Amino acid sequence: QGGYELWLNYRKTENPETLEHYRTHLLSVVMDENSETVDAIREELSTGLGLMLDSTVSFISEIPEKNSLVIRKTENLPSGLRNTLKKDIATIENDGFLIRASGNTVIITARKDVGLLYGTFRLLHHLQQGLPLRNLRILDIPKTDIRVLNHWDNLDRTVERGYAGASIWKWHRLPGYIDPRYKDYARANASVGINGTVLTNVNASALVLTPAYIEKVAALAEVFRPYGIKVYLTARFSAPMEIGGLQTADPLDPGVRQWWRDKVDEIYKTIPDFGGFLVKANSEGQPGPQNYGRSHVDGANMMAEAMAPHGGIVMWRAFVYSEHDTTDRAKQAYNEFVPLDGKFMENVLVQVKNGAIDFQPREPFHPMFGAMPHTPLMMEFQMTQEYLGFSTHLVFLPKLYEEVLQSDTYRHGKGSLVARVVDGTLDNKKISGMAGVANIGSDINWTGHPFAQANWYGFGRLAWDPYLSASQIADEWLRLTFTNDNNFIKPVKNIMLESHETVVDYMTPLGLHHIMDTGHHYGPGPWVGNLSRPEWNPVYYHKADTAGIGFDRTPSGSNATAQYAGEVAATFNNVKTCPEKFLLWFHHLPWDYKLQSGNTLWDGLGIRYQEGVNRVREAQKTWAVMEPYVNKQQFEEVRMLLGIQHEEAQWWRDACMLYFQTFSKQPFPEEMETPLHSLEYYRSLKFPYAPGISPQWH
Ligand code: BDP
Repeated sequence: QGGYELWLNYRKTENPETLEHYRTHLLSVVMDENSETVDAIREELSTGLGLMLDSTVSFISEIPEKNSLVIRKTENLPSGLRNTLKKDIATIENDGFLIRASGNTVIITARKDVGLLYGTFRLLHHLQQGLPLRNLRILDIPKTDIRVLNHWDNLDRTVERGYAGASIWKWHRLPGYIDPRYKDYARANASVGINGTVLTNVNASALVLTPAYIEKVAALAEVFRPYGIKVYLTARFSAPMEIGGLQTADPLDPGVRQWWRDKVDEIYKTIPDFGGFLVKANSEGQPGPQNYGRSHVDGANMMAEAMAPHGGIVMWRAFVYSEHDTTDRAKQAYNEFVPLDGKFMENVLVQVKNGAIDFQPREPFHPMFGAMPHTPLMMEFQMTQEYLGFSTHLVFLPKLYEEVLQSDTYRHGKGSLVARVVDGTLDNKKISGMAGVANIGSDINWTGHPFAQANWYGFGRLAWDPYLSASQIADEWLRLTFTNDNNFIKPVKNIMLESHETVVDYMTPLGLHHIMDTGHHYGPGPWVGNLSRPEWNPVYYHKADTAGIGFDRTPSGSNATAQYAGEVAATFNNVKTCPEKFLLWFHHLPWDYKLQSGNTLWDGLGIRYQEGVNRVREAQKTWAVMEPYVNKQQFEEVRMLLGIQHEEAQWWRDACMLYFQTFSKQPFPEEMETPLHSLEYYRSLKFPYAPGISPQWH
C-alpha cells in the first residue's frame, strides 16, 4: 500500500489469457539444488508466482512430461536440454543467466546459484509486465564486477544527505535483532543485480571496526549472503590511533601496516566473504596518508595488501580538493590522481564521482574517466538528491546517469564512452564497478518520494549494464511498480524522462552549478560568498559580474579543459561548439551574448528558468488524472510533492533571476513571470533544521 514492496509488487495477472498461459507453464517448478540461495529462490517464487498466478506453486525434483519451469545450474541440466541450449550455455559467464522457453518448458540456467537468483528475478519481472513466454530468450551477463550501494549512514542512525528517514541499520539492536527490512532490502538489491553494500558513511567512524560492531556487521552479512550481497565498510584512516592505541597512522610504519593486517584478518574470521573497504582520505578534513607526507598510493596499497590474501578490495575515493589550491576545484582530483596511474595494487579501484565538482544537477563527465588506463576506475553516482531537491522533487536520475555514461572521452578515438571505462573494456581492466550513494531510509516507502525508488532501481540496472537506456528503465520500473496500463505508462514515463532537464532548468540552466544554499544545499543561495573556503561559495562558481556570468575553464581561464582528450577539449573550448547545456560551466560570457535561439544570454537564462517551472506545472496536470491507476495514498503523496516542487521551482527562478539582475541590470524577458517576492525576502530564508547534515558539518 505505502510503497514498501518497491518494484517487487507482485499483482495478480490481469489478462485472463495471459494468466492461463502462465499457469500452464509455470505452476510446477523443478528445483533440486540445495543452498541458501536456492532456498531464497524458492521463497521468492512461492510469493511471486503465487500472487501473480493466484495459485499455489508446487516444487518438484524430476522434470515432468508436461509444462514446467526448470531452474538448474548448467552442469546439472539433463543432457538433452544441455544439448539444445549448447550455444547459449557456452556464453554464460560469471553471474550471468539464461532464460529460455524450449518446447513446453521454461528454463533458467546459470553457472552459479546467484545467476539462478538473478534469472529468477528477471523472469518474475517479465511476468509482472505481462509479457509472453513463447520464444522467450534472455541471456544476460553483468558487465561490471562490483555493483555496490554506498550508504552514508552514521552509527547514530543519522544519514548524511539522507532524506528518507533514519538509517535502516538498527545498530543498537544488532546482532540479536534482525529487522525484517534487511531481507527485503537484499531482495530488492538482488532483483536488479546489486551485489554489495557499503554500510557506513565515507566520513567514517573507526568504531565500526571494533569487535562489537564487527559482530553486528556479521549479522547483516548473514542476511545478505543468500542474495549474493557482500558487505563492505568504510575505513577511517586514523583508526590505528583511535581504536588501536598506536601513535601514528603513517602507512609506511610497520606497526600500522601490521595493525591493518590484523584488523582485516579479524574481520574475515567473522565474515569470510567480507567485500573490503571504501576510503575517503585527505578530503574535506578526513585523515589520510598525506598527513604523514605519503601519497594516496601508499595509503591504498597498505590496505590492499591486508585485503589481498582474503580476496578483498579497496575502493579509494578520488573526491579530493585541497584548501591550498584555490584556482579551480574542478581540476584537483585529476591533478592528484592521474600521476599515480599504474601504481595501485591490483585489488584497488579508484572511485570517481560522475563529474569533477560534486553531484550537481548536471556536470560534464569527470576528466579522470579514460585518463588512467592502468587503474580500474569505479563510477560513483549519487542516488540521494543532495543537490536535486532532496526527496521532495521528482527527478528520474537514470537520465543523468545515461548522459554521463554515454559521454565520449575520445581517449582511444571516437566511441571511447565513459561506459567503456566503467565496464573496463576500454583499457582491458581486470576489475570494474559502479557505486551509488543510496537514497534509502526508514520511511515506509524506503526513499521518501515514491518516484525516488526508480533511482535505486535504475542505478542497479545501469550498474549491471551501463549501456541500458533510461527510457527502457523508466518503462520497466513503472510497470513493475504500478500497472501495465498504457494510459498511465505513456504520460507518466514522459514526466520521468523530462524531469531531469526540468530540474536543471529551474535550478542551474546553461551550465550553472553549485549555487545552492550553504551546508544543506537545499534551495537557491547564489549570493553566498562568506564561507571560510572559497570553493564552498556559490559566487566562486557562477562568477557573475556586470560584464557577464560563468566560469572560464578554457585556456584563457583555469584551463581545466586541458584535462580532457584533445577532441573534447576543443569542443568545450570553442564557445560555438560547446554544448549550451555546459556553456557557463566552461565560459564566462557577456549578458548580451547571443544563444543559438537568438535570445541574449540574459533573456535565455530567464526563459530556461521559466520553462523549468512550466514543465513542473505540466507534470502536475498530467498527474492529476492518474488517480485511477495508483493507490490513493501514493496518488496523494505525489500530488502534494509536485505541489511543493512547483512552489520551489518558482522560488529558484525568482531568487536566481533577481540576484543575477543586480549584475545584468536588465529587465526580465517577457516570457518570464514576475517574481513573487523580493530578493531580500529570498535572501532572508533560513533552514536551520534541514535534514541530511552530519554533525561534522555543523
Ligand atoms: C558532498 C557532500 C558531503 C559528502 C561529500 C563526499 O556534501 O556530505 O561527505 O560529498 O562525497 O557531496 O565525500
